[in-house]
Parts: sequence; C-alpha cells; structure tokens
Amino acid sequence: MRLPPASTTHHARPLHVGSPNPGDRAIFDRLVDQIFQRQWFTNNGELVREFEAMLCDYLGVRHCIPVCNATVGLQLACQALELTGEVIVPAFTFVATPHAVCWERLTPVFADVDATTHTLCPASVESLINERTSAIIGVHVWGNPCDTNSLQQIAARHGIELIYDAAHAFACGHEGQMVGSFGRCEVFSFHATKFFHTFEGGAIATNDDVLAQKIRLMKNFGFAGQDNVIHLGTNAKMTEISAAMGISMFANLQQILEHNRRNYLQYQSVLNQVNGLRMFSLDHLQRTNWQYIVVEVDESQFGQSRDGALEHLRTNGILARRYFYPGCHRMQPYQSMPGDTNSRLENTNRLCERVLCLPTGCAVSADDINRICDVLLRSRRSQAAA
Ligand code: T4K
Repeated sequence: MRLPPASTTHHARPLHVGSPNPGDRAIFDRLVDQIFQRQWFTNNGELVREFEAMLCDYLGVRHCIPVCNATVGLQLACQALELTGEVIVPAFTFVATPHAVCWERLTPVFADVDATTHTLCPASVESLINERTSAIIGVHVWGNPCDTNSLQQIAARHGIELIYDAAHAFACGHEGQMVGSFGRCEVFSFHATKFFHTFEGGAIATNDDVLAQKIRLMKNFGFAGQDNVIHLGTNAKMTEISAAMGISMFANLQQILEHNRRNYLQYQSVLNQVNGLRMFSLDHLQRTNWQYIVVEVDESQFGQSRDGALEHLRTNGILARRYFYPGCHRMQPYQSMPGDTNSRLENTNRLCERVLCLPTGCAVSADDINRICDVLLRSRRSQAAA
C-alpha cells in the first residue's frame, strides 16, 4: 500500500477542496537523492526527460512537453501557433484561461457553455467567429472532455486553430482517445491541487512534430544549442524536483483514481437523493479522474442558497469552493472591455450562481464525506435549528 491512509473522523481538521494527492514518498525521496548526487536541478534534466517519456507512453501521444505551469503553457501554445486578434474561450473557467490569451495581447471573446456538460457550447462558439478570430480554446472542465467533434468541425470550417485547456483532465478521455491528442495541442496543469501534480507544473501534449519542436525552443529562450538562439523564447522549463514528483505520482495513479471514484460514488448516493441538489455527472464518461465533486444548488428547492451553504460548511471547518464565481467576464480586465458579454452567457451566469465544489481526493475519507454531507444538509433553513 503506497498511499498514506485517508484520515478517520477528526472534527477539528479542516477539509479543503484542493488537498494534494500524494505521490509515492519512497520513490520521490530516492529521486531527490539522485538529483543532489548529480547536482543537476533544471534545464531539461534526466528526470524531466524520463517524465516526458512516461507522459507520452501513458497518454499515447507523440510529445508531452513538461513546462513550469499550465498558464505559461497556454501562452506558449498561443505564441507557437502565431495566433492573432480574437480567441474564443469560455467564461466558465479558471481565470488563467483568458489571462493567458490576454497576456499574449490577444482578445479573449467569451462564449457560453452547455448547461449540462459545462463545456463550450458549439453554437455559441460559431456565432462569435468573425474575420478577426484565429482560434478556439476549449476547456475540459471538471475533466469532462469538450464536444471535440463539433469544435473540430467548426475550426476546420472557418480555418482557425483549436487548442484545449486540459488543466483538469489528466487521465480523462472519450471517443476511445485519451485527452492529450485532441486539437492542435492540449495543455495540462500539474498544480498541487490537480488530480496528478508536480507541486507546480504542466505539460503541452501534441502529435504535431513541427509544433512540438517550436514549443521546445520557445520554452528555453529559443536556444537551439549553446550560444545559438534561433527563436524568441521564454523560460517555461520544469525543474527536476517537479519531475521527481510527477514520476512518483505515476506509482500511485491507479490507487488515487480508485479512491476518487469511491468518494464520488459515496457523495452521489447521498446528494442525488436530495431535492434541490444535483451532482455533476462523471459516471457516464469513458475515462475520468473523478477529481471534482461539483454540486448545483437550486435554492428554491434545497431551502438554502449556494452561498448560505458555503458559509455553513466553512463555519464547520469544511472549505468548499464556488468555482468559477463570478465568471471570468465579471473579473478584470474583462469586465471593463466593451460589448455586452453578460447577456449571451446565460448558462455561465446560472452556473456561477449555483455551483459548489466539495472536498475530495486522497485526504478525504468515507467518514469525512458522511460529515460533509451531513453539514451540507443541515445548512437548509428548516434544518438549521435542528
Ligand atoms: N486552466 C484551468 C481550467 C485551471 O483550473 C487552472 C488552474 C489553470 C488553467 C492554470 O493552471 P496552473 O497555471 O495553475 O498550472 C487553484 C489553483 O492555484 C489553480 O492552479 C487551479 N486552476 C484553480 C482551480 O485552483 P485557487 O486560487 O483556488 O488556489 P488556493 O490557494 O485558494 O487553493 C485552492 C484550495 O487548495 C484551497 O482549499 C487550499 C488547497 N490547497 C492548495 C495548495 C496550493 C492545499 O490543500 N494544498 C496546497 O498546496 O487556485
């Protein structure tokens, strides 16, 4: 058994959304010793190369280039594809998605998401395409793959690029394919809060050799060899210590998946019986990492608002989150941009008002889930005094 045991009930211990999943500590320690023996800490070291080979093998993709984080990975993808003008993105995502676009001096244009899948609505995307549009960035939110077929058809029809923010979607897949090989490239996040992590980190997956070569140059200042800079570049390299964590995560991957799945099914068995709560469904997916417990709260039926429930949970030491409130379009600098984005983002706005993410991952035990569900149900106004 490589995973440390999940806690038993301990009411004083706060329960977070985003508690890191553990890598295999013995493997990690051994790799750290090697790093110190070699005195090689970064710049495409042995562990980064080994980690990349493991990623490619696991995902069945030709290239999966480790980078320092997904935000910079998305920026590199925008640069490498030489995007211009407008890029269509969802507003129901972590703000890193439009920020990466904006940082590259491109204009993010927000499309609505589908009310059920929470991913980009193809019809909304197509209605926003014009002569300035150079790309679509889909987000596989909660590890649920976008409607890749429809988006691919739209991109082809209009001659624009299609890339994916796959920050949530490591170990997920559909259409018989792992996430990693859809679109021109896909960008994973290996942030500490993700299903699979390297403390901070990310990777750009692609089957396009030419694009991969360009991204490799660009992530290392454009160096083609010592003293030979042949391209504009930045510093987006992953360190050896992060790669060591990633390699050690592979040893636990299957057990983390199983733990997450058990947690999901336990939550589902309770919460889907409750009037006014609807859990985002993962169990129909071909492959998922079960990393997100997402509940939509319908105040009129549940008898408490989403924010009231959140506050009640917090008071009881349960740190749930309302991702992605208030929606990227209501954050700066996007809120101040011209145009009436709000009226076309009906589903986004509804989700931003209703979604609550509950703690899961290896740090969360069956006892914890009983307690979290109990506290959530007691947040209902009629129950508050009970
Ligand atoms: N695209 C999407 C769709 C994303 O969700 C993200 C990242 C990105 C792109 C960008 O990827 P990176 O550039 O980060 O690789 C957190 C994460 O910082 C962020 O990576 C993640 N999405 C986002 C959804 O969540 P915050 O602002 O909520 O972080 P924070 O500090 O409030 O932590 C979240 C929870 O995790 C807290 O309950 C505490 C817990 N936590 C956090 C850390 C860092 C731990 O228990 N241990 C830890 O070490 O953004």
